[in-house]
Amino acid sequence: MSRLIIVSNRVAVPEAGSKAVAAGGLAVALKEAFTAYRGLWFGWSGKIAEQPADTPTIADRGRVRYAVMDLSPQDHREYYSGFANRALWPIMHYRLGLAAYSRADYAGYQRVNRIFAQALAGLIEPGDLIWVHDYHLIPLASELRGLGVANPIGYFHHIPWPSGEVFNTLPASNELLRAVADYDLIGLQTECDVHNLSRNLVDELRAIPLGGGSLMVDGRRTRIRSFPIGIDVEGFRQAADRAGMNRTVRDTVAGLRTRKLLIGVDRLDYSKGVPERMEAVDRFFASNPDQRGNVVFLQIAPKSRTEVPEYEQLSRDVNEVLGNINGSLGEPSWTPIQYVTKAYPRAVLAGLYRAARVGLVTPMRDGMNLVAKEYVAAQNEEDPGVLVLSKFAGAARQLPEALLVNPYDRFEVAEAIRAALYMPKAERLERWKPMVERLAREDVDWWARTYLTELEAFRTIEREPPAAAEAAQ
Ligand code: ADQ
Repeated sequence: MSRLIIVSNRVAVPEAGSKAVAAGGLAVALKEAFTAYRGLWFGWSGKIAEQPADTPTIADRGRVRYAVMDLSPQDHREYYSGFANRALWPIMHYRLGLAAYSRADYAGYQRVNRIFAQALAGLIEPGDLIWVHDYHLIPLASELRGLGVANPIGYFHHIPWPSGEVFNTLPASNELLRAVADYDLIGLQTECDVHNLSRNLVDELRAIPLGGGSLMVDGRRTRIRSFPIGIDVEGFRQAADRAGMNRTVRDTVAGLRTRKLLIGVDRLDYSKGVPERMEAVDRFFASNPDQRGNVVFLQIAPKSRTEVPEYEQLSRDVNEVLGNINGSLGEPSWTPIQYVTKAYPRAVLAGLYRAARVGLVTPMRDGMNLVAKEYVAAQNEEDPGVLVLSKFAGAARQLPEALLVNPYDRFEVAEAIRAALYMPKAERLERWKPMVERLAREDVDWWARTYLTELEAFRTIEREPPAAAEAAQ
């Protein structure tokens, strides 16, 4: 059995004695892949150490070996909080005004990718497939190739890839384009992302399109394809079926009495459009005064990246908007917007999704957005709720039967909330069925399988060792 090496920024090592991969995020997504391969999972431990070791800490859990590295305070500041989250993240999400580029941060980003490549190279065996995840690690393939690694190396980009007009504002843009083209297979969420990156490689690096998503860039071949990430549809449905037994879900539903529930679930991130969504709900109550007291909006948004100043500002903005709306509209017997910042287990989220007549998923821009899919999967098949979905979420491509909205237009979102609340059951069923069927076909296992099957095809490619390539020049 050959081995799959996953590389991701943050790696959660499960407790000792546990055979399961850690719950949540990529771990769930890759559960199935790790039954077909032996696994090695490499990345940052999530810990900061004054003097981090230059070799990884190894832990074996069932079929998966974990190899994790600590970061120094400077590496964490420059690589993670700095370049990845203050330059790449806003630019990839089309938020040029929020981007903060610094040369020191970029140097830190490159340094950590080099340190990771050096630590990882020693663990790679000849038959291994290497699958790197997300924007923190774009230069990793170039670093590994420089160390003579000839295995197939794939990359999956979880967030949007913007058009060249936006991406090229980043001072390091062409270097990053060269680096990403060093991967054999570049997986993106949507066809639009594929178009943006391919076009930019042609315009900036004179890449030559070879058909079927392949391009020749600086004499190397790369392939760019969309692989929309899916969810565990069956798992969410079953969790929602059982959620009636959960105390938090039961109490929430009892507290609603006859009120209808609107729900939003997001990491607190400016890409998710949380304050804009609250303003749209305010707009809805302004134009539908008869609904005051009859509808409640529950926003669940755990804080994230609190060390990044833009996220602290967002948290203050949300509190201000929330306070204004609840203060001006609320009654002693009715709070229009309930806001909680806790993370909840899947059992609770699934039950709350099912209890909500409307799922409000209105990011300003999102690679995919799994919450939209989870909301659909968790619905009661006899009486499903309605998804209001931003047309700027990657998920909108697979969920055209949702009420698609422009999140920048709060009147449009308010109108969609009204349409969703008044939508007859027959229409709700008619919209929901094709969505859930598509999500079940293109679930998370399908996503990992499709990607890995394509990456396998790169095994047959002969590569010149880097030293020989240099000598030939
Ligand atoms: P995220 O930006 O984190 O992911 P999203 O796709 O919505 O966004 O995934 C969030 C996940 O966190 C969901 O599974 C959700 O259930 C969970 N979650 C959110 N709030 C929670 C809470 N309060 N408690 C517990 N769990 C909570 C990035 C990209 C996305 C892309 C994914 C996957 O930004 O565009 O869809 O990766 O590729």
